[in-house]
Amino acid sequence: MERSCILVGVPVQAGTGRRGCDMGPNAYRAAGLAEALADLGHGVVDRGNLAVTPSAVPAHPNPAIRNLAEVAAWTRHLADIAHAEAAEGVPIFLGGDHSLSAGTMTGLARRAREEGRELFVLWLDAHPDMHTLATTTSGNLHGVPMAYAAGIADFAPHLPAPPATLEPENVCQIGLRSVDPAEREALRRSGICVHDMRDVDEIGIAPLVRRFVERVVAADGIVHVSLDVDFLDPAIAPGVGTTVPGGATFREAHLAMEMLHDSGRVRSLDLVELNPFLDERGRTATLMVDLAASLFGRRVLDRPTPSF
Ligand code: 5AB
Ligand code: MN
Ligand code: MN
Ligand code: MN
Repeated sequence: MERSCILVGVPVQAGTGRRGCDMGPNAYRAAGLAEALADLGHGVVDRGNLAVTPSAVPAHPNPAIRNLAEVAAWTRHLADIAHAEAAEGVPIFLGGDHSLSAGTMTGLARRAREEGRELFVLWLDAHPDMHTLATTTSGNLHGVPMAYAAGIADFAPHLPAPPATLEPENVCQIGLRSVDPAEREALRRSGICVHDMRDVDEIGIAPLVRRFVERVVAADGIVHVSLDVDFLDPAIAPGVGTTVPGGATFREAHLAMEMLHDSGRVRSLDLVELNPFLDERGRTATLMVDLAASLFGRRVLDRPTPSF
């Protein structure tokens, strides 16, 4: 039997400098995410919204860092939740800011390792989120989850030790167009596969996604997709705190989702950084729901895509 989609609301906004991301999970519900997935024939379970109670963590010498205790609590809790839900179905984490992916990706990595599967991550974002606690200058911890999950730097004892980390070679980032100097250096050393918007312009999104899927298939791996709203061009997705011009178009984003669906390898999804307070009449929430629908099988014609 096919696995059900499990909606997990993660109303965290401690990782950003702006308020409003905590309304994200309910905006996805209002935009009809559960109904869209059910219409495609999937079972859907909604676990409601999670909550955490932060406890004190050792202070970090970087004075810019904000809300460390709260992000630490979310990271610990989400690693457990992601690990558990990945055994039950296809978890879809409704953010909330991108700091949540520190928890989800490390919990999913632990589950995959226990099942003897290789976990791949497709990271769709304007930013690599490769800061460490030492290098972040904004202090906003939605800028660190990839470094944390890839085991790039030692975040303990300030953030919990990751239960498992990703293989950097199994991570592919697409859509980059805002990379801080320290992140550029960290990316270069990491071995993570990175594609900036120039690659999307020059090569096209289809060959980039195809090459990623080929690597997954060659390793008989499974895929986690982490979709940051700011991957999309702000003209079509204004409901986010960190808009960067020159993002993915409506069709580029849908095509990536459609190709990922056809791979049959996607096992989990983060929908992050939606800020309904900044949205225009729900259009960004609706677009994100439509992209999730493409990822889970919505197509224009009822036939397999022909190959040429
Ligand atoms: B997002 C920036 N690199 O560290 C920083 O939206 C932006 O989850 C981080 O990708 C953006 O504050 C984090 C300038
Ligand atoms: Mn991000
Ligand atoms: Mn981003
Ligand atoms: Mn953002």
